[in-house]
Amino acid sequence: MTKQVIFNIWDTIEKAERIIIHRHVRPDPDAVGSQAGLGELIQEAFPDKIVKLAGEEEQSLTFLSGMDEVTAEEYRGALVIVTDTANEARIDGEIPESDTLIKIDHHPEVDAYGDIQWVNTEASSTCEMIFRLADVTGIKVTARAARLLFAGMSADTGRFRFSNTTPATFRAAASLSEHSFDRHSLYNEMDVTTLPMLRLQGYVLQEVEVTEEGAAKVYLTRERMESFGVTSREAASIVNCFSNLEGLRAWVFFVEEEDQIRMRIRSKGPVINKLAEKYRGGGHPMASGASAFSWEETDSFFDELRHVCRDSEAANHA
Ligand SMILES: [Mn+2]
Repeated sequence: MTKQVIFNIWDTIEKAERIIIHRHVRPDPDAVGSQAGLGELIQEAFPDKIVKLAGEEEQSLTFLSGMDEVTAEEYRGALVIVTDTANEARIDGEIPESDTLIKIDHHPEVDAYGDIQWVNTEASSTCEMIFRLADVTGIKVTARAARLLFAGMSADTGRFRFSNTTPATFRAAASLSEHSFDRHSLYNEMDVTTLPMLRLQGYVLQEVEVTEEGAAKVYLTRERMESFGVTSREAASIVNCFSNLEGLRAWVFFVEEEDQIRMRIRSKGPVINKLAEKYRGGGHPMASGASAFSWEETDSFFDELRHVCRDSEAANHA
C-alpha cells in the first residue's frame, strides 16, 4: 500500500518539468529538512528538472537550507509538493495554481488536501518518510540530502529519545549516518541558543513553582519577555527545560500575548489534552496547548491541573 503511493509520487515527479516544494509556516528542522532533502533527491536524480523551495526563509535554519524566489508564473503547469503540513492553512506561501499537488506528512490528518496524499502517522518525522521514498525507489542519496533528512529526524524525535522513535527510525538514521556529513557539527548548530534565551532559561529555572502533586507552573508576562528581549514564540520553545525535575508530573507555561494568555502544557504521565480542551485548546495526551483570557482563569486551570496530577497518581496506586 505505502509502496504504491511512493511509486505513484515518484512517477508524478518523473513526468514533471518544474517542481515547487512547500512546507509549513514557522518551520522547524523537519519541515526544512524534508522540503530541501526531497528537493536535493529530485535534483540529483533529474539534473535537468527545475526544483524550487518555496516559503519564508527562517534565519535560524539557513544552516540547513536557504529558500528560492518563486514567481506566480512558475506555478503554471508545475508539480507542487507540500511536506510536513497537516492543513492547507499552515502552508507557508501562496500556491496560485498547480498542475498536481502532493501532500507528504506524518501529522494526524487535519485537511485531506492534494491530488496525491501520503500521510503516515507512524513515521517519526516527514524526513523519515522521505528516506523511505529514497529507499523504496532506490534513488541516490547524496551526503547533503542525508544531512538534511538526519537533521529533521533527530529534531522531531528529540535526538531519538521521544516515544515516536521506532526501529525503522533507527534503521533510517543508521543508513543516513553512513554518508560523509559532519554529525557532530550538525548537532552543535541545531542546539545553538542566544544569550537572551539562555538568560530567560535561568529565570524560568529560578522561578518555577512546583506543588506536592508534581504540578509546576511558570509565568511569563509580556513585560518580562520584553525585559529579556525574547518573543513569546521563543519563550515557548524552552517549555521542556526542567522536564527532568524529580517528582514532576505535569506542568504549564503561562505565556502572555497581546490578546490572550497562551498555556503550553506538558506531562510525564497524567493525560492533559482533555483539560486543554476545556480551555479552548487541545493536542496530544502528553503535550497540549490552550488559552486563558485572564490571570484568574490561569489560577483555575492550574487548580484543575493539580487535580489531574493527584487523580492519576491515585489511579497508579489503585
Ligand atoms: Mn515533523
